[in-house]
Formats: sequence, C-alpha cells, structure tokens
Amino acid sequence: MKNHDSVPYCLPDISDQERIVRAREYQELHAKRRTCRYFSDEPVPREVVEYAVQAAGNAPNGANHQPWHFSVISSPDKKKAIREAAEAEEREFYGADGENARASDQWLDALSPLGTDEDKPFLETAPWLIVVFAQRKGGIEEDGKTQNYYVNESVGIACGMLLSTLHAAGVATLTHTPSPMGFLRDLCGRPAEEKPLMIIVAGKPAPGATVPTHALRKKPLDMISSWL
Ligand code: IYR
Repeated sequence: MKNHDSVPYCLPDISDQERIVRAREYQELHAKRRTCRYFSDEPVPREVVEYAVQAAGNAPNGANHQPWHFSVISSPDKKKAIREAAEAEEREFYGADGENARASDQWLDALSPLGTDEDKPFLETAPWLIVVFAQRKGGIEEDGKTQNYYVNESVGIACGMLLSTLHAAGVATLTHTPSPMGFLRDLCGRPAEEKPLMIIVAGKPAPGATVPTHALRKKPLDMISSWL
C-alpha cells in the first residue's frame, strides 16, 4: 500500500463456531424476507428508519464519496402527490387507459405471477417512503461538481443494507421503481445531478397481507454459486 493516513481496524475476536452460528442466523432471518404489497397505516417509529438510513450510509462505495441521498417521506400530502404521479406512469406502463402498454408483452408476462398493476395504494398507506437518489457528481462534500464513481453499484449496495436493517427490525418493505421517475426529483426538491433510483416503501404488513407463491421460489445455493 502507498503511504496514507490510517487508523487501526479490528473486529470482535469470536470463534469460527460463533461465526458459523451468526452467519446461519442472519441467513435464516433473510430467508423470511419478502417484498410486501399490502401495508397497514400503523406508524413505525422514526428512529427505526433513521437507524436503517445510517446503516445504509456505511455501504462500501466508490472512493468513499457516498453518492447517495435518502428523502424520507411521511407527510400525507407528499405521499399522495407521489402516488398520483407514480400511478400516472404505471397506467402507461400497463396500458391501463386503453393505450398500448409501454411494457412489452414479454415483460407483462414475467410480471403476471406477481399480480402487480397500476394501482399503488401502498404509496399512501405505508407510514414511510424512502426515495433513494444516486448522486452522479458531488464527492464527499456534495459540491455538485466532483465526479463520483461506481454510483449505481454503491447506491445499490446501500439500498440492500437499508432493506436488510428494516427487515431485521421487523419492518416490511417494497422496492418500487416507477418508470420514468424524474418526477421524484421535483417532488423531493433534489438537484439535477441526482438520479432517482427507487422508492423503498416501509411499514407493517396489513392484517391478512399475502405474498405471491412465486416469490417463495428461490434459487438454491448450488445454482447461484460456483466454488472454484
Ligand atoms: N414498476 C411496475 C412494474 C414492475 C416491474 C418489475 I421488473 C417488478 O419486479 C415489479 C413491478 C410496478 O411497480 O408495478
């Protein structure tokens, strides 16, 4: 390594047996994660979301520029505005107004086991919407000019850590990606160099909430990995 300022780094000195136990427990926790599309309007404490966003802020990222911004929304008026704008895009996507769908038949076929459509009531029902922005420029000082690197990769990992923290806290989530989503920049008052990436909907599942059976089909370890 070239000369650079540094501080010591260490992790708790646990046994390998304990490492296996912790990894298995974390795996078992995540084996129960599902995308939820039916939310209760019951509140979830703001601190839970604050901790989840802070966890996301520790994601590995390009040159430690931390190229993300999270607009955390609980205002009913803002949620309503986001729902209306998102549903307008989704009606075009699904061809709900009798026009040709923007999505291909192949894409609509792929979605059919999930049962999704242009109605997005959860955008108003759920207590929290976290709108995730990727900063194409800005650097660690957020000067709006400095080039950022591996932006999509960095923000994607941060979203994963946010989702994982919320799941561990017993909060249901949904990643929603209306397309195009430029309207989110205006509604959240974010600058032009930021690209909206997704809305993370967070809250408690509605009583009687279901998930599509299709969502239970997870590829096994030997299909998703090869060990060389
Ligand atoms: N944005 C649309 C469509 C959609 C696309 C994919 I790929 C999904 O996994 C789920 C939905 C919608 O939210 O309905």
